Amino acid sequence: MDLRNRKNEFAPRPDLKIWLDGELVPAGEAKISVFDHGLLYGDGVFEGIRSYNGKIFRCEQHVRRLYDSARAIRLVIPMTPDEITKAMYDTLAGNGLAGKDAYIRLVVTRGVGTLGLSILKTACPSVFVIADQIELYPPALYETGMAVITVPTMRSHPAALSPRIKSLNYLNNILAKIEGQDANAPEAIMLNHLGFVAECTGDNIFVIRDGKLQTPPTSAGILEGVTRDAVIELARKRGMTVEEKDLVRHDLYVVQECFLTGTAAEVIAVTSIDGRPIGDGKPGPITKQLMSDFHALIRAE
Ligand code: PXG
Repeated sequence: MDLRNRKNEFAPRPDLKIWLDGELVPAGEAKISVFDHGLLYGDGVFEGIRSYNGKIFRCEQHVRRLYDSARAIRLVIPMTPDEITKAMYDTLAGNGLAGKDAYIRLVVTRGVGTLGLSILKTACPSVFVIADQIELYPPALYETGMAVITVPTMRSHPAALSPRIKSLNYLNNILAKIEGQDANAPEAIMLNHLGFVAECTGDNIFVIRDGKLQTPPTSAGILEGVTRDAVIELARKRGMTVEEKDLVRHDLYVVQECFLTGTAAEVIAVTSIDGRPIGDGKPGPITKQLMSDFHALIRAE
């Protein structure tokens, strides 16, 4: 097989400009070395961010989480938070996305090093920014809600690789995603090592029981989602009670409503879990209210 000349329908648009270590380069020229530890070991950190009307949503929170993730893995980002922010806006502008809605992938890799794990044998972390469109779930799913399942792959143990670190090593989530997709579920719920609900592969989870919002706490081993935070604020503004509490699978099965939050998904209703309908099997009123509040928020901020 001619490996070098295969057609890849998922290849990036050649006119896309990537911000790579200080300059905007065409996608075809935006290359990272095969010696980069980000590739060799998943050694690096990233953020998935949205811009609405050209403004980066909760920019400071995303940049802060990036630096926190980097600090946790002893990666020194060779830029200031302001420089990172400017690089993201420059990438939007360079791709004709100023003033528009877009999706930003911000990545810091450990950089080129020797063929060993040691971070002492790497010297130059690389930073790149991709700005493009991202697919939400199909629009119909936002009307009907979606069916999700819990999967056997458990969320990584916080003492092994903390889910609070948004690292380039996403295999834990990818394995769970495969299990979901094999069962025709677009998203999968992962439990932690204690059997408590943690989060989905790329989304946080909320349930509504007796009018109260419940969501797993940080201690359950989750990524502290920026969208999760925004939704908690919106709910409290409406006077709702939000409890961060450990939940088991049974708790999920008996709730009136359930929804997921994430940068890619925004807010989306879940209408069945492991084949059990949630509430009456349609997106619930509180979920719909929070979806609408979230849409208002992203246009207002
Ligand atoms: N949990 C995990 C494990 C995530 O990866 C979230 C929760 C939600 O966090 P935010 O801050 O986005 O509200 C994430 C975020 C994708 C994709 O393509 C996934 C994320 C981000 C960007 C894209 O599925 N995950």
